[in-house]
Amino acid sequence: MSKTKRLTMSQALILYLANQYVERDGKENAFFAGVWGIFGHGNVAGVGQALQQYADKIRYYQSRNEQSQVHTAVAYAKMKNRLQTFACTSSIGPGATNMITGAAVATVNRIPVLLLPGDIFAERIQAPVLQQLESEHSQDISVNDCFKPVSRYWDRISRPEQLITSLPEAMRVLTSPAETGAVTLALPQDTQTEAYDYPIGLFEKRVWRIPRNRPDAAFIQQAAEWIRASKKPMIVAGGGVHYSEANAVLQAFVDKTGIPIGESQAGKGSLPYNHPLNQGAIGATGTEGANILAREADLIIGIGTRYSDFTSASKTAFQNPDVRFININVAEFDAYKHHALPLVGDARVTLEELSAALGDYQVDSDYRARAQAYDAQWDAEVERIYNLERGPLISQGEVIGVVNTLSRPQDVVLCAAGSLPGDLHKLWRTRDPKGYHLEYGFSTMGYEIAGGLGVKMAAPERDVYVMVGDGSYLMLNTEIVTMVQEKLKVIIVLLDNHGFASIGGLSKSVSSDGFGTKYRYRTESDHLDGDTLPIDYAANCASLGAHVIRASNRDDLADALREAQAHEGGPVCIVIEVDRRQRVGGYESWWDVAVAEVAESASVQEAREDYEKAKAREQYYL
Ligand SMILES: Cc1ncc(C[n+]2csc(CCOP(=O)(O)OP(=O)(O)O)c2C)c(N)n1
Ligand SMILES: [Mg+2]
Repeated sequence: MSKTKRLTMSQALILYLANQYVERDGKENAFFAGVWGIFGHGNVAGVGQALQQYADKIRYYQSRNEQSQVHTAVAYAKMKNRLQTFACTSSIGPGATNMITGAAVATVNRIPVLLLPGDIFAERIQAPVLQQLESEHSQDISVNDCFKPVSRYWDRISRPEQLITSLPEAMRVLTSPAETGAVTLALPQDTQTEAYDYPIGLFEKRVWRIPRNRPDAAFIQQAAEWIRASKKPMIVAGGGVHYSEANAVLQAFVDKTGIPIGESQAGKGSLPYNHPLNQGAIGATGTEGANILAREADLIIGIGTRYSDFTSASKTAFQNPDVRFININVAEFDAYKHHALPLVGDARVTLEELSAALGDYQVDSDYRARAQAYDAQWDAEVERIYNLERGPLISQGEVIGVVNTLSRPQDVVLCAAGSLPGDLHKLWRTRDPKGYHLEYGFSTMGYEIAGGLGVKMAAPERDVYVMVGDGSYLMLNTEIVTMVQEKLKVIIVLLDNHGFASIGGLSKSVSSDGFGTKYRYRTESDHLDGDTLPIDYAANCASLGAHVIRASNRDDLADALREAQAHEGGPVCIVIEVDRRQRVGGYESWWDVAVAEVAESASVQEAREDYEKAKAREQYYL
């Protein structure tokens, strides 16, 4: 008989998590930086007791909202290139379902996070317990089943010994570059407290080695042939470049070959913004140069990209009739997209092998020069928008410019939803690979402040600038309290434009005149078109414990940022009203948003005609 240790299921779980490590390139670290949690009857006596017992082994963090604790964990893991994350515990019912949005963020963005929602009793005599969803066709259903489609691994631990086989699977998925995302272990409250004689081997230190897998050698040779045969190749860099830490190898590859690159939201910062071949943003929110080059390219080399509709401009970005794709991706699923030649492997080692196979291939000098000219033109366009100064209110582009200019290269800008992501994608001058943090896989309003907390925890030596719209701020802002509690400085720049500039603009573009997108009183006409709602964001932030600065113009904003930089030990919130009408336009791009096929309004009918014309450019890549 091997040795055993008698523990509750929760104690065994927490002890196991404290002993999991990862290693890549010879660097080793604990995989879990801690456990976030909000307690209720579904986890207080089980997981809560275990966290107290093992407080010296793994740190507990208190959040304000179960959704935001998952955002914090995801942002942390993204900043750590997926090599470290948190576990998140909740009670049953609403505490659990609050984490579902967070689970989707993790899974859509391919970021590891371990979710531990409490679950209804496994025993059942107590049913229906407070917050239980009853089902007339099964007793084996709870709200935690809702995690299934948004988890890469899902299990319910109904007997304590099930942990022994489930935990290694959970870790395999969390640490798998190709499969990672949310992992959910639903924990019935009674099982959490049940004791079992666990084999002590379960609690030994375990190091999960993160592989750098290499593609099929013959595929590499073929890819090299395709590149040599191409006249206008282009690279689309995605988040995989960062997660693989392939930035330096990519830069060497681009310098050597002269192939220009465009960056997706997740891939921005793959190369410094001022690299002459880096066209910056590509796709629906792309730069002029990136989108013109993409349109003409006869070969697209996708590196670590999922080709979301924003990246592919809803499949209108690549118009060369002969265009073909080579996709470098750890996930077979992404590598095969667009009927590509799939190089299933880690970005860094695959690029090294491809570079060796290519020999001294270079694009012709005219093509390289053209790309460099676009790059210089774009820089001038950014400069123009940074200094628009139309007044009386400052524009969003200017705010981005002031924050960019006054932040240090290693600092991080963070955002997720609204009109800011598109503007940041185009305008932010990224100088450090981890300097740009956009959650644009799920584009979740409410990620911003919780995410900023996660990034700050992952990189305390950097300043973190959370740029957040008023709508997203109102959606979820309470992790400001956690920043106060943990004495962490995050600089929140809140751009108040009285509602949804993004969706308002979208609504106008489909001829619906911004219906339902402004923060205004209801009037006698029964529309929300009265006076602007009197929301005092500064007072709101201050009430949560943040240091607050009100700004109303460029000079104020610059002073406020300097004050924030000098501030220590807690969050700073700068509130500034911006001009909703001074928008940054699109550049050679399009995004498919379906327009009503029949409508009473003539302008909607016209919008539909335009839509159908634009839609005709959408391509299948076969
Ligand atoms: C949770 C969530 N609900 C709805 C949306 C759809 N949506 C995208 S942007 C947006 C408005 C954002 O408003 P704000 O943060 O003020 O930014 P602005 O559009 O004014 O730049 C909405 C409702 C979303 N992305 N996330
Ligand atoms: Mg707004």
